[in-house]
Amino acid sequence: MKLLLLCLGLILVCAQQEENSDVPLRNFDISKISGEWYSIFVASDIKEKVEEDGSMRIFVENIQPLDNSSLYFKFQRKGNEECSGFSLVADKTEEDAIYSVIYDGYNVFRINEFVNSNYIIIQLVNFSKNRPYQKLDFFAREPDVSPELKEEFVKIAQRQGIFEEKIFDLTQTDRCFPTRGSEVA
Ligand SMILES: *[C@@H]1O[C@H](CO)[C@@H](O)[C@H](O)[C@H]1NC(C)=O
Ligand SMILES: CC(=O)N[C@H]1CO[C@H](CO)[C@@H](O)[C@@H]1O
Repeated sequence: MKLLLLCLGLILVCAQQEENSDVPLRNFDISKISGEWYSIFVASDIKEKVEEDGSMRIFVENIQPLDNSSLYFKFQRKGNEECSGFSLVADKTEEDAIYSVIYDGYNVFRINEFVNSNYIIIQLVNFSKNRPYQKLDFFAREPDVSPELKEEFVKIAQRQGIFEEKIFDLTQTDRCFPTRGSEVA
Protein backbone atom coordinates (compact mmCIF):
# COMPACT_ATOMS: atom_id res chain seq x y z
CA MET A 1 0.00 0.00 0.00
CA LYS A 2 2.79 2.41 0.93
CA LEU A 3 4.49 1.63 -2.36
CA LEU A 4 1.34 2.31 -4.34
CA LEU A 5 0.95 5.66 -2.66
CA LEU A 6 4.56 6.50 -3.32
CA CYS A 7 4.08 5.71 -7.01
CA LEU A 8 1.03 7.92 -7.18
CA GLY A 9 2.87 10.64 -5.28
CA LEU A 10 5.68 10.62 -7.83
CA ILE A 11 3.33 10.82 -10.79
CA LEU A 12 1.58 13.76 -9.19
CA VAL A 13 4.75 15.56 -8.21
CA CYS A 14 5.84 15.50 -11.84
CA ALA A 15 2.59 17.16 -12.83
CA GLN A 16 2.96 19.83 -10.20
CA GLN A 17 6.55 20.77 -10.82
CA GLU A 18 6.29 21.51 -14.49
CA GLU A 19 7.83 24.97 -14.76
CA ASN A 20 5.53 26.59 -17.27
CA SER A 21 2.46 25.45 -15.40
CA ASP A 22 0.18 28.47 -15.10
CA VAL A 23 -2.36 26.66 -12.95
CA PRO A 24 -0.79 24.65 -10.16
CA LEU A 25 -2.73 21.80 -8.59
CA ARG A 26 -3.13 21.79 -4.82
CA ASN A 27 -4.68 19.38 -2.38
CA PHE A 28 -8.41 20.02 -2.28
CA ASP A 29 -9.91 20.99 1.06
CA ILE A 30 -12.21 18.00 1.59
CA SER A 31 -14.49 20.00 3.89
CA LYS A 32 -15.65 21.81 0.73
CA ILE A 33 -16.48 18.72 -1.33
CA SER A 34 -20.05 18.09 -0.25
CA GLY A 35 -22.83 18.50 -2.84
CA GLU A 36 -23.48 18.44 -6.56
CA TRP A 37 -20.75 18.18 -9.18
CA TYR A 38 -20.67 17.87 -12.95
CA SER A 39 -18.18 15.93 -15.08
CA ILE A 40 -16.56 18.30 -17.57
CA PHE A 41 -13.71 16.22 -18.98
CA VAL A 42 -12.38 12.70 -18.73
CA ALA A 43 -8.99 11.59 -20.03
CA SER A 44 -6.96 8.40 -19.79
CA ASP A 45 -3.84 6.89 -21.27
CA ILE A 46 -5.99 3.88 -22.19
CA LYS A 47 -8.60 5.33 -24.51
CA GLU A 48 -11.03 2.37 -24.32
CA LYS A 49 -11.54 3.06 -20.63
CA VAL A 50 -13.04 6.50 -21.21
CA GLU A 51 -14.51 6.44 -24.69
CA GLU A 52 -18.21 5.68 -25.21
CA ASP A 53 -19.27 2.61 -23.21
CA GLY A 54 -15.86 2.52 -21.48
CA SER A 55 -16.01 1.32 -17.87
CA MET A 56 -14.30 4.47 -16.58
CA ARG A 57 -16.52 6.92 -18.45
CA ILE A 58 -18.74 7.81 -15.52
CA PHE A 59 -20.54 11.05 -14.73
CA VAL A 60 -20.46 12.45 -11.24
CA GLU A 61 -23.67 13.70 -9.61
CA ASN A 62 -22.94 14.11 -5.98
CA ILE A 63 -20.15 13.69 -3.43
CA GLN A 64 -20.64 13.48 0.34
CA PRO A 65 -18.02 13.08 3.06
CA LEU A 66 -18.95 10.34 5.55
CA ASP A 67 -18.41 10.38 9.31
CA ASN A 68 -15.59 7.85 9.06
CA SER A 69 -13.64 10.09 6.58
CA SER A 70 -14.61 7.98 3.59
CA LEU A 71 -16.26 9.69 0.60
CA TYR A 72 -19.58 8.73 -0.92
CA PHE A 73 -19.87 9.29 -4.70
CA LYS A 74 -23.03 9.12 -6.76
CA PHE A 75 -22.42 8.54 -10.49
CA GLN A 76 -24.32 7.94 -13.69
CA ARG A 77 -23.10 5.62 -16.39
CA LYS A 78 -24.34 5.19 -19.94
CA GLY A 79 -24.25 1.77 -21.58
CA ASN A 80 -26.26 0.55 -24.58
CA GLU A 81 -27.94 3.97 -24.78
CA GLU A 82 -29.25 3.64 -21.21
CA CYS A 83 -28.33 5.68 -18.16
CA SER A 84 -27.99 4.00 -14.80
CA GLY A 85 -27.09 5.42 -11.42
CA PHE A 86 -24.72 3.81 -8.94
CA SER A 87 -22.70 4.77 -5.92
CA LEU A 88 -19.16 4.14 -4.70
CA VAL A 89 -17.50 4.63 -1.34
CA ALA A 90 -13.82 5.58 -1.38
CA ASP A 91 -11.72 5.18 1.75
CA LYS A 92 -9.15 7.68 2.90
CA THR A 93 -5.53 6.55 2.87
CA GLU A 94 -2.77 7.76 5.22
CA GLU A 95 -1.93 10.52 2.75
CA ASP A 96 -3.85 13.80 2.58
CA ALA A 97 -6.37 14.00 -0.24
CA ILE A 98 -5.56 10.45 -1.43
CA TYR A 99 -8.30 7.81 -1.44
CA SER A 100 -8.66 4.23 -2.56
CA VAL A 101 -11.68 2.67 -4.23
CA ILE A 102 -12.61 -0.70 -5.67
CA TYR A 103 -14.16 -0.14 -9.07
CA ASP A 104 -13.04 -2.17 -12.06
CA GLY A 105 -10.12 -3.28 -9.89
CA TYR A 106 -8.21 -1.51 -7.16
CA ASN A 107 -7.64 2.20 -7.70
CA VAL A 108 -5.99 5.02 -5.84
CA PHE A 109 -6.87 8.61 -6.55
CA ARG A 110 -5.98 12.09 -5.46
CA ILE A 111 -8.31 15.07 -5.35
CA ASN A 112 -6.72 18.30 -6.51
CA GLU A 113 -8.10 21.77 -6.38
CA PHE A 114 -7.93 23.37 -9.85
CA VAL A 115 -7.96 27.21 -9.91
CA ASN A 116 -10.43 27.48 -6.98
CA SER A 117 -12.66 25.25 -4.91
CA ASN A 118 -15.38 25.18 -7.60
CA TYR A 119 -13.20 22.93 -9.73
CA ILE A 120 -11.44 19.69 -8.97
CA ILE A 121 -9.22 17.37 -10.93
CA ILE A 122 -9.23 13.79 -9.77
CA GLN A 123 -6.22 11.79 -10.76
CA LEU A 124 -6.78 8.07 -10.54
CA VAL A 125 -4.27 5.28 -11.00
CA ASN A 126 -5.17 1.64 -11.50
CA PHE A 127 -2.24 -0.60 -10.65
CA SER A 128 -3.17 -3.53 -12.86
CA LYS A 129 -0.08 -5.72 -13.26
CA ASN A 130 -0.52 -6.20 -16.97
CA ARG A 131 -1.61 -2.75 -17.89
CA PRO A 132 -1.57 -0.04 -15.23
CA TYR A 133 -3.26 3.12 -16.33
CA GLN A 134 -4.17 6.58 -15.17
CA LYS A 135 -7.28 8.63 -15.58
CA LEU A 136 -8.03 12.30 -15.04
CA ASP A 137 -11.47 13.65 -14.24
CA PHE A 138 -12.36 17.31 -14.24
CA PHE A 139 -15.42 18.09 -12.09
CA ALA A 140 -17.07 21.50 -11.72
CA ARG A 141 -19.92 22.92 -9.69
CA GLU A 142 -21.67 24.01 -12.88
CA PRO A 143 -22.50 22.00 -16.03
CA ASP A 144 -19.98 23.85 -18.22
CA VAL A 145 -16.85 25.98 -17.81
CA SER A 146 -15.01 28.63 -19.82
CA PRO A 147 -12.93 27.70 -22.90
CA GLU A 148 -9.84 29.00 -21.06
CA LEU A 149 -10.34 26.54 -18.23
CA LYS A 150 -10.85 23.73 -20.73
CA GLU A 151 -7.55 24.64 -22.37
CA GLU A 152 -5.82 24.55 -19.01
CA PHE A 153 -7.19 21.09 -18.33
CA VAL A 154 -6.00 19.84 -21.73
CA LYS A 155 -2.52 21.18 -20.93
CA ILE A 156 -2.49 19.35 -17.62
CA ALA A 157 -3.55 16.11 -19.31
CA GLN A 158 -0.83 16.55 -21.93
CA ARG A 159 1.75 17.06 -19.23
CA GLN A 160 0.68 13.67 -17.87
CA GLY A 161 1.27 12.16 -21.31
CA ILE A 162 -2.41 12.00 -22.28
CA PHE A 163 -3.01 13.48 -25.71
CA GLU A 164 -5.87 14.71 -27.84
CA GLU A 165 -7.81 11.63 -28.88
CA LYS A 166 -7.74 10.36 -25.30
CA ILE A 167 -9.19 13.56 -23.83
CA PHE A 168 -12.98 13.79 -23.92
CA ASP A 169 -14.99 16.98 -23.47
CA LEU A 170 -18.10 15.53 -21.80
CA THR A 171 -20.05 18.78 -22.06
CA GLN A 172 -20.56 17.78 -25.72
CA THR A 173 -22.16 14.45 -24.77
CA ASP A 174 -25.16 13.09 -22.88
CA ARG A 175 -24.21 13.06 -19.20
CA CYS A 176 -27.52 11.53 -18.10
CA PHE A 177 -28.95 14.72 -16.61
CA PRO A 178 -32.62 13.73 -16.93
CA THR A 179 -32.08 10.96 -14.41
CA ARG A 180 -30.17 13.19 -12.01
CA GLY A 181 -31.43 12.78 -8.50
CA SER A 182 -34.26 10.50 -9.56
CA GLU A 183 -32.75 7.39 -8.03
CA VAL A 184 -32.01 6.77 -4.41
CA ALA A 185 -28.62 5.09 -3.96
C1 LIG B 1 -17.10 4.15 6.08
O1 LIG B 1 -18.49 4.03 6.03
C2 LIG B 1 -19.01 3.59 4.80
C3 LIG B 1 -20.53 3.64 4.87
O2 LIG B 1 -21.01 3.00 5.98
C4 LIG B 1 -18.48 2.20 4.48
O3 LIG B 1 -18.98 1.75 3.24
C5 LIG B 1 -16.96 2.26 4.42
O4 LIG B 1 -16.42 0.98 4.19
C6 LIG B 1 -16.42 2.82 5.73
N1 LIG B 1 -14.97 3.00 5.58
C7 LIG B 1 -14.11 2.51 6.46
C8 LIG B 1 -12.67 2.80 6.18
O5 LIG B 1 -14.45 1.87 7.42
C1 LIG C 1 -9.76 -2.54 -15.76
C2 LIG C 1 -8.49 -2.94 -15.10
O1 LIG C 1 -7.48 -3.09 -15.74
N1 LIG C 1 -8.55 -3.09 -13.81
C3 LIG C 1 -7.42 -3.54 -13.04
C4 LIG C 1 -7.04 -2.57 -11.99
O2 LIG C 1 -6.03 -3.06 -11.16
C5 LIG C 1 -6.34 -4.29 -10.55
C6 LIG C 1 -5.15 -4.68 -9.70
O3 LIG C 1 -4.98 -3.78 -8.68
C7 LIG C 1 -6.64 -5.36 -11.55
O4 LIG C 1 -7.04 -6.55 -10.89
C8 LIG C 1 -7.77 -4.87 -12.43
O5 LIG C 1 -7.98 -5.82 -13.46
